[in-house]
Amino acid sequence: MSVEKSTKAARGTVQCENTNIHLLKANDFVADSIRKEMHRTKTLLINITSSAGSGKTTLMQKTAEKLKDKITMAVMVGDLETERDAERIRETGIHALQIVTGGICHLEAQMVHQVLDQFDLETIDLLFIENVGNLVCPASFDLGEDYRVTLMATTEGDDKPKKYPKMFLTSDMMLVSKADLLPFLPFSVEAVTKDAREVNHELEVLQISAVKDEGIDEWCDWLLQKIADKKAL
Ligand SMILES: Nc1nc2c(ncn2[C@@H]2O[C@H](COP(=O)(O)OP(=O)(O)O)[C@@H](O)[C@H]2O)c(=O)[nH]1
Ligand SMILES: [Mg+2]
Repeated sequence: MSVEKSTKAARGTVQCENTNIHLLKANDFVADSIRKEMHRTKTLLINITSSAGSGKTTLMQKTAEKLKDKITMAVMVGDLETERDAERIRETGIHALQIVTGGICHLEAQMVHQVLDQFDLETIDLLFIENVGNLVCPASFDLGEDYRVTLMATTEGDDKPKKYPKMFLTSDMMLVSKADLLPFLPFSVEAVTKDAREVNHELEVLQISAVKDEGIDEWCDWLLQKIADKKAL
């Protein structure tokens, strides 16, 4: 099913192409049916991606605290093992479900589809998928989301968009997270934004700090606007 081929791209560099065509076609078919279901129930579906430790779960907690009295929100969260993230999110009082992938480095549409009946979609305005933490595999799998949002933490270094272009190319928004650490790190928001926009010139960029509550109100306003747009469809 998976065919790996390598071609010489430049001196000293080997370019690998991974063509999981059948797997991705099957995934896209299921993603389309998720998208149709979300259209029917008018539920905004957001796929949150990033490296491990960039602050996805913390952002889910913070977003739940800010929005749970205004809208109905739920989260499904993928990890290789443990239910720790779902437990953290549940502490805020919202419904969260853990998908344990058992070693698979990304969520696939079929995994999301299988657990959809555990969410009362008719009543949910906003459903987040916190994807498995890495900037590689999750980029290739459409989960039927309305928007893909990628966190880029200041602790990761500002050179990632050009190293992992597919993730930034397929994202709608880049959240520069852990902005409170900027004074202590050699990280340029300007440089990371420039690189990311050279990959995807339509990418929206917002700087946030979950611990200092910076940019979180703007993030929540963006979400509320997208929820309203979806309901108006
Ligand atoms: N300084 C700082 N640390 C953060 C922020 N957001 C998350 N963290 C910390 O980063 C670590 C990883 O966060 P987590 O939400 O588990 O990341 P995930 O693996 O992407 O879900 C935890 O120790 C968090 O407390 C932030 O805005 N600023
Ligand atoms: Mg997490």
